[in-house]
Amino acid sequence: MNLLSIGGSDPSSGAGIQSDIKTFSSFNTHCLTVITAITSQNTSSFGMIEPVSQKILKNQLESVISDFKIDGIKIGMVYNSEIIKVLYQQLKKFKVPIVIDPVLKSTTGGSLIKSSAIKDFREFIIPLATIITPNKFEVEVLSKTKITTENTPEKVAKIIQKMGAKNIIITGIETKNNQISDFVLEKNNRYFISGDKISKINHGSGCNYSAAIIFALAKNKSIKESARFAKQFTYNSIKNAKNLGMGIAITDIQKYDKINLELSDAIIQFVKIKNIYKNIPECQINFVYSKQKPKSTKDILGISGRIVKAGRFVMVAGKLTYGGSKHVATALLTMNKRFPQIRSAINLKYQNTTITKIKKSKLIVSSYDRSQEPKNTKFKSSTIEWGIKSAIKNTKKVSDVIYHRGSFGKEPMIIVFGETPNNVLKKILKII
Ligand code: PXL
Repeated sequence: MNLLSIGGSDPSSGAGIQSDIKTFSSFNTHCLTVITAITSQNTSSFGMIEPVSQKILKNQLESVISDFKIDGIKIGMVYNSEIIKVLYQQLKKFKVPIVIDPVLKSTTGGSLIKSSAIKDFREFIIPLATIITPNKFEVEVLSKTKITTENTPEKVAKIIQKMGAKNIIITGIETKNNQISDFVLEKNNRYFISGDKISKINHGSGCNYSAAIIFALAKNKSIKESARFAKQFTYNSIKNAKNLGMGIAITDIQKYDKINLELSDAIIQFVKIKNIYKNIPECQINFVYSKQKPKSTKDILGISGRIVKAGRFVMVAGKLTYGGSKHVATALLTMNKRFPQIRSAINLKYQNTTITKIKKSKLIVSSYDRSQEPKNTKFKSSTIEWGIKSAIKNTKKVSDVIYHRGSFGKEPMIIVFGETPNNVLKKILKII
């Protein structure tokens, strides 16, 4: 995937183009860059700005557009009207998602746009936005409206929507109870997304948010999924921020965990399956994905809570954590010892209709009988380990599904195994 970042150079590499290169690379994505201005700044102070000429800006854009298939574009610092007009001319026909991060000021005090250019920013840049991601200050300047009890975030976001942006996310709009919330206005939907607040002044979090969200959009995630993803990504970057210079901390981008990415993608798809609530057992669901050659459940990523239902509504309670699952992770660990290619699993509610479908499908199924479980064996710490071992004892082929019918006081259960979470998902779709 190729993502294009258009913005200013920051020699401290905390924000701007340099920051986006780090973020996109962490997603194993190629970062194309078009520089609008060179800034001089460090973690304590902001120095000069020298915008590039229209000629070299246009030339940079043409050179990347003519050569690469571009999957998404992020626009950060634009600085003046000349730059704004070239961007508009070159990008207005573009059919890929565009995220606008309307940066006006740097945390260390520099002005990142000329005040004379704000009018053109409203007219030419805002209409390019699939999503625009202002903070409270930025949305107030762009809409010329202060957020108050009367002028709600929704009213103010609607002013920006009228200017032509499809979706608006006002970041860090509300803080209470140690939570910080973003307000999202879509075409026909509005909601807050909340998360834990970290009180750490930093350089880079705004850029991290907008870069993460264009990646998610380019991967075809919905606005809500993208906003959640970007919030979590930014939370981590702030949490890991480092004091590298003498001033404020610079956000840190950890190498992205592919296991985490694949499992979270699959979980998002799983909860969207129609009527999936019918397959959630009393003990709820865990969906797990293991590193290669796991030694213990600590090498297996799972949900620290569960996938739970409230009526027909299904949601993910908790975060993805290594060691987050005990039961399903132990089942996977046992399976993986015998069949090392099997690295993902999920538990589903036992239903006769599901078993009938499994038997009709070409999937390989085995089972065990919990009432046969020996008392005081070496497995006493883990019934599930005993169960999986006895189910696969005499099979040569990998089981796609293992089930048991329960016993007194024990809920029956189905576990689906696969090489990857996506592979598990495909099997689920065949049997529910
Ligand atoms: O974080 C906003 C931002 C974007 N782009 C450049 C910056 C900054 C903040 O300092 O310097 C080039």
